Amino acid sequence: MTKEEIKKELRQRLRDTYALELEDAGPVELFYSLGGLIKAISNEKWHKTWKNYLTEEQKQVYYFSIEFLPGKLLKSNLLNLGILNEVRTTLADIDVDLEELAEVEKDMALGNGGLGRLASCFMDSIASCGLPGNGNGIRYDYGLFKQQFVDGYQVELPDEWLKRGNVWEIRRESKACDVKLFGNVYMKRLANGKLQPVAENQTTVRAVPYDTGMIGYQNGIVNTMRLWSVEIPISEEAKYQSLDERRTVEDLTAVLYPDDSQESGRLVRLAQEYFFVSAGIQSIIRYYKKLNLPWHSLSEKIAIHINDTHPAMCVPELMRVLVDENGLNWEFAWDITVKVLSYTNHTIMAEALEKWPIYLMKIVVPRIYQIIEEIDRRYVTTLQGIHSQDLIQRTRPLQNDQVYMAHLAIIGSHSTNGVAKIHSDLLKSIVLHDFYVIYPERFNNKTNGIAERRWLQLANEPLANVIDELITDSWRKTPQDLKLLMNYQNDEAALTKIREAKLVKKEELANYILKTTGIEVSSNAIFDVQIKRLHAYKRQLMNLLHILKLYFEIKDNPEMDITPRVFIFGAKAAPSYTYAKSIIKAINEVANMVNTDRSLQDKIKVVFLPNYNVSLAEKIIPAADVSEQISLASKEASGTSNMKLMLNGAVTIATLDGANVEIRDAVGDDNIYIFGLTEKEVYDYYEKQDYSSQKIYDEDENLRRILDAFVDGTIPNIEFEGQEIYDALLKFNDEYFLLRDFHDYVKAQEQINQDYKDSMLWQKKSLANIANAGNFSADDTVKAYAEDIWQIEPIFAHTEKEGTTNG
Ligand code: GPV
Repeated sequence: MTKEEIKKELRQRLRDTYALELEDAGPVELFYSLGGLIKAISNEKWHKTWKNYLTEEQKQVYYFSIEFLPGKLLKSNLLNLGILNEVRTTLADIDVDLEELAEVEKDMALGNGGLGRLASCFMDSIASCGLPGNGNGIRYDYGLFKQQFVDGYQVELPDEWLKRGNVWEIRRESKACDVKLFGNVYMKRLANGKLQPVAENQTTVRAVPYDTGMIGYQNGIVNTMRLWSVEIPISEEAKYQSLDERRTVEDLTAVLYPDDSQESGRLVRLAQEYFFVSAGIQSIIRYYKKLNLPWHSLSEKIAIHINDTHPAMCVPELMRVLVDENGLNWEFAWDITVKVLSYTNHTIMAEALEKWPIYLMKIVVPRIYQIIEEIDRRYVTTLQGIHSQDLIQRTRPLQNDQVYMAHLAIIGSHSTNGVAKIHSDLLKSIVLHDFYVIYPERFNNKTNGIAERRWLQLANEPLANVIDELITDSWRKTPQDLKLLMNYQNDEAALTKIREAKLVKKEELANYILKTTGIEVSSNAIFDVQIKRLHAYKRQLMNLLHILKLYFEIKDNPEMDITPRVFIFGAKAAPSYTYAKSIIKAINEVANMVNTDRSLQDKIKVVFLPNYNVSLAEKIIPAADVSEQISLASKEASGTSNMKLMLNGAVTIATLDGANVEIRDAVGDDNIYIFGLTEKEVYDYYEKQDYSSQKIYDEDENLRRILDAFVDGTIPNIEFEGQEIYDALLKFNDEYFLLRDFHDYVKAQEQINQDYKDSMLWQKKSLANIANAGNFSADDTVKAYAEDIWQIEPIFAHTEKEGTTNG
């Protein structure tokens, strides 16, 4: 598209929708007009892509996820359509800053953290690799809460992201499905002797899909992310006499549950899970029936992926649709179901492994519960004589009056994968070992990845431009080409350019920090970043203990030789997670204490940026020097911010947990700071049960002073929170071994303090991280899923060449 064409289109749209001339339009009108233009361009490709899948009858994957976290889409869509530069310069001609327009868009925050963001990186990569794949999820009216700090406490405000409408979505009323919940189901014997389920008093709700085009990177492909929203069917309107009664139905897709790696156990959450599973499965089967193929070919045309256990009811729902609605016999339907479904596990944390009370299942999804009972019964009978009674009992879906959702997902699918090597190994050896004994061939690893388009090309243009200069722009299509940067390891000029690019982003972040918090930070300081959900196992508290250590040292010795450091945090806590909230309060109080103490001479600063989300991540990550990945070994399934930070040249300080292990392997020991217990040592402690945090406290004077600061008034205004933290670390024996790892952590931090002073040494480490980040491209991850698990192939029959490669 030429500049003139873009201008003409914008002019027309502004007139038609707002009765405005280009020159008089504000950012909001311009944003919506530009969004409309993008949609018009991509809709044509979307339609073509869809027609192509249909005529080629290509096998497609449906990625079922209760969370998607796309963030903002304006710049990403422009980049992927190959018109980012043209649009930017066209707008500049009329004195409009594209960045200002981009700020108008609300983050689409229909997820909590890593799990939802992974789903969105996958959507970008699936389209960009030309793979036929679609998302299936929930269109929450309110996304993840907005976080504010009031007196250092987290306050949660509703996220009204739909207030001004959502330009990207298309409501497809004609594709709506009915979903049935509640009521009673009994089995009726038919004349032919067969049993048939009969439902009474069910509640029927309407699932209306809103589709968003997932635009591939300059390849003409546009896939679909389908999010379902609940409505009251017109035929049922009369049943709802009051607004209150209507609201109980409308509440179904009102809010995203704000728990990260923690189950909520609420009835509405269970109904949400069934709602998007049932609507998704019904629409897939409706599509398949249009193809007029025999049922046994279903697994040749359709793959369905279960992203964590939240969509695990795919197993009984697909069985229900095949058996109850289409008359297939159980064995045949089961064979198809197992072939079609696959499952990813994202955690080993017991509290995140979903178990639903049977009584709740019976209330919310009575027929589904019956089918689960039958799955359980047949599971037990089939394994009789093959495996021990104990093993069978331990692996059943039904135990202790609960439905074990992970068991259901594993038994009802042909593939179970973890999200990093160490995590997948732990699944096999410990967490899901029983299932590994029964189904060894079902287990595999797919290390997570990230969409480098968003996390480097869009978020960090200064660095992206330097990389182009050094190695040409082939890495933009093939992230593995970043490896070519290794040729510049000893090239001072190149290293300096990369450092200067980092400085640009640090200055931008420093300005943002000043504007939003009033805290002044120097871009010459080390920017030390920990960004992720607030969780005890992620050990933000250990980071804080280190900050307190430095604080006391500088107080004792004001002339101490230390590279100035800014500790930057971004983290939301689940509203019900009081311990995590106490840690937020403590970090904020320490920040206040440190930042206002002139005697520290700006040697350390602490910044807790509120409302961490995708857009804030895009500001913080390019500016980071140090990446904190300090979870207790074995607890972080993978992590993905670790990958985004390395891609942007941050050097990692890490435990050997999750994907950190593979990052270490990729960059080598010299380019990462590894410390702390290994996963094996952690499990040894569990076995021997001989850990004593009290002992460490008693023997370490410095640590005593740090911990006492939480309860002796040193850190102000945390009477309650300080005691809670102190008790967790001492009275309750420090569940995540912070005190055990602290000493080692401090040593690694001291090494960073030393190394950073030698700027070429540091830049070399930084370079090695950028160069090897191509190993963690989500493009490769989804290709591996496509080949090993989904058995789908890329389609490029209708591709067209567009734009320039750097958009
Ligand atoms: I389970 N994860 C998450 O964000 N929410 C959840 O409910 C569950 C897992 C995360 C893991 O904690 C990360 O280690 C991982 O990188 C991410 O999922 C994506 O796999």
